[in-house]
Amino acid sequence: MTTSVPSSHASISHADPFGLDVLKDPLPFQSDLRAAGAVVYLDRYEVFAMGRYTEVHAALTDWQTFQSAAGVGLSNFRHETPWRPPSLLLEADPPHHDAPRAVLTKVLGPRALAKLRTSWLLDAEILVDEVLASGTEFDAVARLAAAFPLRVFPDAVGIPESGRKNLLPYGDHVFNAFGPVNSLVVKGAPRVGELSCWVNAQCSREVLSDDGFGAQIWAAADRGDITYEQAPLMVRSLLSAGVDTTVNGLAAVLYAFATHPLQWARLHANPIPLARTAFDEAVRWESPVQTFFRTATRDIEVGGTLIPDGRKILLFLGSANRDPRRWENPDEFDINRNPSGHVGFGMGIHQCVGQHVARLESEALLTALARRVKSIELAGPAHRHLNNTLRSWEEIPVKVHLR
Ligand code: OVV
Repeated sequence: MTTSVPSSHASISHADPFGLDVLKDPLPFQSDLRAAGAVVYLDRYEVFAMGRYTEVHAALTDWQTFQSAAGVGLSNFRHETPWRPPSLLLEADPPHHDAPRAVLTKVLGPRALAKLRTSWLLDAEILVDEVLASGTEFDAVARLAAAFPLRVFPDAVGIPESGRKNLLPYGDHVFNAFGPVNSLVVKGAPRVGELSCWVNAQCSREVLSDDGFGAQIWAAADRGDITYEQAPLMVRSLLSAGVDTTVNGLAAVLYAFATHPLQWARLHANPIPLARTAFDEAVRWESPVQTFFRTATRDIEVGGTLIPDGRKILLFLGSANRDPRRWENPDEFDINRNPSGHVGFGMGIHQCVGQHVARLESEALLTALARRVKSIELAGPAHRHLNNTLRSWEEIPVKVHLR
């Protein structure tokens, strides 16, 4: 797979991490990547890549050297116009990043979520009741992993009912667009205008309810914590990053349990506190967000390889989360391990600001399921949905046995 570049001492890989075959099963590629070195040059895209935990973690933490402001996708905002106005959070660095980040940290923080907790636990019970009342064989993606976030999150943001079916396709495109313009991006392109138009319309103050996350973002503008120009773009961040991620995080944990009966037995016996660890272990194991790019702000040497100023670096969160240098039996889904330190939510100043929302959704759904379901197994082959950034599912047929 690799040869060496004498000038920068980087191994070269001709592989395509965004090829459909690799996206379908990225583990062999990631294992080759880690074996090839701390830093590997992907000549097909003329970018550097890191797949080992230590270096991925270090790069995520060093935002001064590995900037986000030039874009966290393959496209470099210094040379190419982004497909939409950049995110004020994801695609910004300090000092610009600070105020939007502080506002969302508060809006999505543990205190704010404590207010939603009771109703989300109840919503999960109701959803699980509905699903189980209709039978014990069903698609865990459509009926649970997608249904639950779509039931609670748009209401929490405060957007109207109409058009919510646009949320998943919009997010699918956002996450495809971090990669190269391959067949996945081309397939999504015809709807981008229409979907963006709908999403942007949901960000204005007039359409948002007066008590949701969206309203709280606008209230932060009233206080002068952010500007009125920033508010709608921050609502857009919630709608971009808050749906497909949690849907695939929940799909990941449901697939993990459907294929690991002993782990479900443990959860079933002890849902609190295991439901919360189980979700983080699933985020480590599956890494719903597989990759993000950074851009070098100076010449930097990593593991004997020179990364020149201005070059893109592809960080493999999913590979770092399966690095045997960091994790014992990394390919095992084990809810008794301590998954903390995983980089599935990123690390450092850009670490997922919505992670408490994701964890609460998962805790609600898993505890509701664990209360009624004694065992869960696959009822047929599960099918992936391919995305340039997300490790995603199309369908996970399951059969459950009630207690
Ligand atoms: C983490 C993330 C993913 C996608 C979009 C955004 C953030 C955003 O801020 O728009």
